[in-house]
Amino acid sequence: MGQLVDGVWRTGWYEPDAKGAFQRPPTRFRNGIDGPAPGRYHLYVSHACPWAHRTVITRSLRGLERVVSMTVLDPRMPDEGWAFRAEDPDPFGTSGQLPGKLQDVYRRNDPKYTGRVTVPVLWDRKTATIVNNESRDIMRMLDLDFAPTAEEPLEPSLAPDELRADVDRVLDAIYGPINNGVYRAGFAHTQAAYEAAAHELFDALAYWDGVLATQPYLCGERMTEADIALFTTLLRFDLVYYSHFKCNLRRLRDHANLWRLTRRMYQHPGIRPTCQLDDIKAHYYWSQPTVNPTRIIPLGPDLEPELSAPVDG
Ligand SMILES: N[C@@H](CCC(=O)N[C@@H](CS)C(=O)NCC(=O)O)C(=O)O
Repeated sequence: MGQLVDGVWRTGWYEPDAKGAFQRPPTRFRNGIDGPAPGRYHLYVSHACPWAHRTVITRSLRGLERVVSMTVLDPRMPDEGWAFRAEDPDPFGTSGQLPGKLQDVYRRNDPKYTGRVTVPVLWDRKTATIVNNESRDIMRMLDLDFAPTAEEPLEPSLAPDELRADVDRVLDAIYGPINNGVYRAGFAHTQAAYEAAAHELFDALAYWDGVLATQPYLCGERMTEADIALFTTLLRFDLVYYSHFKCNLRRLRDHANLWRLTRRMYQHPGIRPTCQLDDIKAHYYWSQPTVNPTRIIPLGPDLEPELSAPVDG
């Protein structure tokens, strides 16, 4: 873990605020695409990362696998940040330096870049620049801007006009207490910061579990970006966050309606292949030695059979 400063790598953990709370640095690249040309744009992702997973699911559901190419990084993130796997090297890297590191991609965009080196990254082959590294923006671009070039989408728009305001409202509402909340609990540096984050998280889970008692998805009858954004956190909950991030007041499986949503989405033919449970566990337990200094990856829980069990209703 670390970041680039004037293009030079500096190893280091996130700096907490004065009260010991985790602060997520603001996203640096928020541009849009210059038309949905097939083959022009490329995604860098990790199957372990919940933010990147949002974009992988959207790409799959919206029929963009041959329109937007993709490289999957190694789930184990060493001190120098995300690294490419030998079998899937950086397609635009310099031959001598392959398979390469994600910091090389950020430096290729700006040799003097200062900031964190995160996934997902949407890369523009034509201009050799980073378009955007914010999962929420990339989900929306994949859903709407690339739609004219999609091939046999498995789902219609995940932020249709009539639901868009509601989708944005739910995305805003779940981000602080849930998506970022698990990190605020896990990366807290003080007891008070941890407890505040954990209480907020479980209050929010209870609230959305209640919403799902009367409707199948967060915005009503159909799956939207909001469900995808929540799903990628929920999938990691009992697997990692419950123990590694100390989010253990209740298990996700104790929230009947959230658990049903998780299983329903996990079993979707366009989502199931994007869920790599072993990568998820390996990433968190191995890559965050401040939280888990031995880097031992626990054997359990064996969630796959429960995730795959038939969903009633
Ligand atoms: N706001 C970003 C957050 C992305 C993010 O924090 N990704 C994590 C992986 S789960 C990362 O790459 N962390 C490396 C680091 O911060 O050094 C988004 O939603 O896309």
